Amino acid sequence: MSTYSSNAPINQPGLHTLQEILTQTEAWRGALRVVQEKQAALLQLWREGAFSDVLVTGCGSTYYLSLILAPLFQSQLGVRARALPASELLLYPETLLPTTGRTLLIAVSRSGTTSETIQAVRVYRERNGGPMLHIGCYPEAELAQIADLALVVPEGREESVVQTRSFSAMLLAGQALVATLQDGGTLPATQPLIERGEQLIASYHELARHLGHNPEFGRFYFLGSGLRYGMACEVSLKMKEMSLSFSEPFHCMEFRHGPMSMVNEHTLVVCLLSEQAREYELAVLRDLKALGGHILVLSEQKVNDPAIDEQIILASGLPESQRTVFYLPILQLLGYYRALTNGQDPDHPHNLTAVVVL
Ligand code: F1P
Repeated sequence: MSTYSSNAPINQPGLHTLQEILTQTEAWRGALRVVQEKQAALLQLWREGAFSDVLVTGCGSTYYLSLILAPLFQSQLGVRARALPASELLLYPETLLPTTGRTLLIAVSRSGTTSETIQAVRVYRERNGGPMLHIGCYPEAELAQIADLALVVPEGREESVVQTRSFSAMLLAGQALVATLQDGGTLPATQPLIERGEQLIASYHELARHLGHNPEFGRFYFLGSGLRYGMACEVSLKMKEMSLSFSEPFHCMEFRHGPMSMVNEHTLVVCLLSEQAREYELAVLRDLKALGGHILVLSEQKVNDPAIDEQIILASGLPESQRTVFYLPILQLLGYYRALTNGQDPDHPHNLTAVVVL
């Protein structure tokens, strides 16, 4: 059951983007199906590769997705893993490519046609010669065609320029890939994952609309550490791309070292709270609250702390390494409603194209 009944008037701007945010759980099913179908080939590539290094690359949203996947590979599979902007791998390979060992490159791209990512793959192959695994949404695209193995999730395809449903589908495919390669790793059960996603959208859609429409907020900070830093970057990008608002991502503790000076009563601080470093992160939020910041926290369980103004409780029942997709729908909706407040059309974002072809 998609929860698309947002009662949005038919002439409301950005209906494609809204539709794709509200129906993204359907693409989650596709992502898990694709990984299940390719399990044998993935295990063969991994076992035969005996990789010492994993590089994950992309551009824009898919670079931020790489910032989530690389720490997942390292923390769950114990292999050295790094996320790289494709342009850096293309232009400065000598500063990034491992000089010893065996490397696997994961090239993430919604379109599969972004020039920087295609050219970075070419440089990697010329200089390193290792295999390339592609995660994307278009089977006919160049990256899918030149990949040694491709995880393509057609259900992630979307009309809107900004990545919403495609991002969460590709992220889930990447997470499921890591779970597949883990000894005894199990994929999250599809139906409970989708049901929880739909419940979260139904429960917090109104909160996203309320905060998105609040004219008091003039700047947005998204705080996330560990696996959540890449996610903080992505949801901050959504706020920028859709609403043209002042928005920045930071590691939680890093925010104190200077950027905190920007916080005032017109600031919405969104924190992706961890279990591992909770007390440190809450201490940061108390400092920001004291400066007048409005604090929204996303956490697995309810947290009672005077610094918190609003809370989104994920209650996923999943380990931290498998619950990252749940951060996306409501924070994408926050960017969507902020765009409407700023008179922007999320379906036709300012100065942005769906693919950068050089
Ligand atoms: C990457 C990307 C998007 C960005 C914009 C331009 O595309 O940078 O992240 O939002 O749409 O393209 P892709 O390589 O993932 O298709």
